[in-house]
Amino acid sequence: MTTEVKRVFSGIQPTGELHLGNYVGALSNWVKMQDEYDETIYCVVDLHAMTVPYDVEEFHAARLQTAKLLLAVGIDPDRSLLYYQSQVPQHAELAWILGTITGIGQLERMTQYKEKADKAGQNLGLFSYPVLMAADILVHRAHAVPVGDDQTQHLELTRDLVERFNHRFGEIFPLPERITPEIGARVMSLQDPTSKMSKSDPNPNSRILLVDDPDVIRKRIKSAVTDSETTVAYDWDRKPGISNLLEIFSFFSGRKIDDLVDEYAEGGYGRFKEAVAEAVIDGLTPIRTRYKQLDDAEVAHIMERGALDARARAERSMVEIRKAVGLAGY
Ligand code: ATP
Ligand code: LTN
Repeated sequence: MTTEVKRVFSGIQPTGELHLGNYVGALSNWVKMQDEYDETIYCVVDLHAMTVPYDVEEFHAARLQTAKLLLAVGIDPDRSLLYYQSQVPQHAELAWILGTITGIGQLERMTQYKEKADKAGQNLGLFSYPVLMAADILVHRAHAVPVGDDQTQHLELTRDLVERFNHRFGEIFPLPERITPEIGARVMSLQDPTSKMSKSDPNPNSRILLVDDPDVIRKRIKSAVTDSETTVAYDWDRKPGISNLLEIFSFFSGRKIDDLVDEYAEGGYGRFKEAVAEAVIDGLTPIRTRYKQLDDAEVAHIMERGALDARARAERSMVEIRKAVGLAGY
């Protein structure tokens, strides 16, 4: 069932507001790939977000807010399919089928599961989270998956399931490729540059949100943890804080890291941080402006339309998949 059409799929959880790491590591590629691939399909993965404890009302609002942010960063509903995962039940159906060929040991090795289970407690949904993620990708028979570096292990599991499924039931799925940016695939916390910038970090100073005001951005970058030296250099072992800021600077300015190091090496950290902050502000201002202009009812309508289309496409795949595994007809 391989086809010539090159398809992209990716998903994002509606857990709180999106941050700079999400944008640099994943969303900027989502936007770019709209020009480079035949079809781009993007999903707010609300079923995944239910695997950790949540407040029902906040969760419901966060779904819409996430959809709105995706439109604000440049996902174009006329070119990309955008919808909520829970509105397309074929995702969950395929997850069940894939679960029957997934080894328990494989899931036990997932580092994200171990980390989240330590914090949020174990549950079956959290344990089988990577299987649902594989189903998201495979129900659309996607070829490319733009994600940050932290999703590498999950993508490997997906590829493994493709090989196992195709071997057992016939060539149904293409082998999906992980797409990460060269610079910024793992943006680190501004307060602890040895751990990744994350929505779930309790310290808000650790991250910059896509909708933060310029003053907040300046303050957060100014207070970013660096080191006790004074020279700006790109060296992740000795200077992780500065190296992280250099990557962010390079992403938003479009300039090479070497070039930035040449210019800022000796001017002190204060001057360097000011320049980083201004580059980030320039990059995020259009997103914040668009976000404010978007109308909730219009966004809800876009999501409804997306779900209709996505359901039809996913169902076409499922017809083939059910046939392959022996579930077609009566
Ligand atoms: P949390 O930060 O709470 O662990 P998350 O932001 O990783 O959640 P998602 O919102 O689902 O979870 O992530 C959306 C996308 O952003 C994924 O492709 C993920 O790899 C990417 N991403 C998340 N954090 C970073 C980061 N610090 N640097 C680069 N990419 C990131
Ligand atoms: N696991 C991802 C979110 C996610 C996803 C997907 C990404 C769910 N399904 C399918 C790409 C493709 C995360 O936590 N960032």
